[in-house]
Amino acid sequence: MQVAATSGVARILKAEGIPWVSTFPTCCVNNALGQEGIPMLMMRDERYAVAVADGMSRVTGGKKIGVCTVMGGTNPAGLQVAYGALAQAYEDSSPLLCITDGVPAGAGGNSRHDIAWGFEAVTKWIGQIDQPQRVPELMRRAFTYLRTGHRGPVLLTVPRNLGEYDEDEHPYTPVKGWKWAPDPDDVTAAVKALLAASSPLLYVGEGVFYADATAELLHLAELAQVPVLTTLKAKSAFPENHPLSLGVRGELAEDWLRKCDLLFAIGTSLSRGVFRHAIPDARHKTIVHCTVDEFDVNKTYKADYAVVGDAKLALQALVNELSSQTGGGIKRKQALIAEIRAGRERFMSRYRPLLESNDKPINPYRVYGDLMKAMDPHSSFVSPDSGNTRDQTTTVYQAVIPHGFLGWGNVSTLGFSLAAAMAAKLAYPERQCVNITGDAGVGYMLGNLEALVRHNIGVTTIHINNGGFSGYGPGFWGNGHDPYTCVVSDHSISDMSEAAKALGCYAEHVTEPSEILAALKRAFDENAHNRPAYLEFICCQYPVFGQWVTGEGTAH
Ligand SMILES: Cc1ncc(C[n+]2csc(CCOP(=O)(O)OP(=O)(O)O)c2C)c(N)n1
Ligand SMILES: [Mg+2]
Repeated sequence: MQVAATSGVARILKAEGIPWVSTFPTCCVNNALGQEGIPMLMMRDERYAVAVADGMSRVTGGKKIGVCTVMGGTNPAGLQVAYGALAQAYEDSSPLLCITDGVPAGAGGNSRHDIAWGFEAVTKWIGQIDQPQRVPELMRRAFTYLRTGHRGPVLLTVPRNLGEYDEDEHPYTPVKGWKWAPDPDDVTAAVKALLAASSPLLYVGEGVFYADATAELLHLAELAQVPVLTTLKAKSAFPENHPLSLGVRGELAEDWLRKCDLLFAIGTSLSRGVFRHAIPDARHKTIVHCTVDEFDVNKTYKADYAVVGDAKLALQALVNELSSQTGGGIKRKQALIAEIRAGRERFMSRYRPLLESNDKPINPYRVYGDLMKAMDPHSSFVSPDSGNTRDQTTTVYQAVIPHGFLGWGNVSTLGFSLAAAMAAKLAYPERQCVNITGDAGVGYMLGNLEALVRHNIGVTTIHINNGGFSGYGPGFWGNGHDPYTCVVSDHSISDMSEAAKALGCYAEHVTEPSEILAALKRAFDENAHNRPAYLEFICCQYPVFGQWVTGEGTAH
């Protein structure tokens, strides 16, 4: 049967189980998507259209691929705005599919901007559909790359009026994605090294999410009795209330990074960056690097042992090998567990008073403390934004289920937390979904709150209003940028809760610490009726949080 290229794209997305497509007008496939019955989420700009799709891919570990459409072709205003969001997805290895208008045959060379050239640097692959019958072929390739190996965003271009093709002649079968297991000899050697270490550490990255391997990770950690540290992006891959958990950052993490003699990295590139630990004194440690991407091996650190393959298959092989080398695993290490517990207690004794603080303006930690009381950690989702909210929550928020928290940001673009919470609510409708942002993040989000109202998406946005861009105020880099680029209008002048209310959200502003819990509960009640909520807490600036270890002796 003959089918228009755009309808073919829509039918293939349906066959691939894509539940919705986010967009900002317009793109030549949009009408076909609607006609084929695919729900569309119309955001208020392309950055958010891409970011919601990106969020979907992240919060499901790539099980559901986020798809978005934006305007391209010879007037690629939309695609140009989408660049930043695609760049962030590429930097963070998020497998989303972005569809845009292609330049029709014969129309090239008229504009200065060349889509393929412009976006090669921020995509895993670009597929340019130049003939209608190539729709199945290029869609098949797109889903192969989205579901296989090191993940990343894919861009597909479809020119307007491309014509029709015969579906029977060019059928489509959904793509499962493929994975490969590591060399068994490498697994044996890595386990031998792990067992020979006196103070090993498991260092876990988000590859474990994309391999759907959190259960295998837990199994290995318990079998080997090794403490677990996760990267920012892997926060929640290992239950943070587990006796072997070291969290993400803070003294406990720092202490173990320094004292471990073997670092067993899995699902992380071990790259250097602003939002991650370096490995201190790496020269004198044994490094085992388990990754799906050979480009990461021997990059920042020399790998003494490498285990190259899918994290799930690797962890299963490691578990089996460890079992056989130890005759069923290692006995519970009581002393190790007591040491971690004591370290965590020391660390929390500094933060607990803040989580319960009655100070006014409110200490932001008090908001996080009450949030942890108001939510069931077994059925919730939290994502912070760029700025202090990221630094503070990744220090104290305890995530206990996979994808209960989304940490993000090799590059952390302000405002992404709203898109993440929105995607999480769509992926896990039964969960309470919350995003926590500062003053700068809110500025990016405001228009898009209307999209949540229109689509009846019940998430709560917590705004920690500390009257400025506190990361750039005094206390960070000496005097920081005080007062030139860190002060914003205070609440008496710019009342963001009134703005959110006017957009249709349930909104409150809260100045009393004693009112936080009740306000959260009211917001969650509104969310239960599919209404987004926005809570503005008038807080002090409190740039205190766990540090990243910046490594001396990083290369070896
Ligand atoms: C798109 C983008 N531009 C700039 C930055 C740099 N940046 C990081 S945090 C921040 C200010 C954050 O201030 P606020 O949201 O008030 O949070 P606070 O640290 O005060 O809690 C800026 C400008 C960024 N992360 N993303
Ligand atoms: Mg602020």
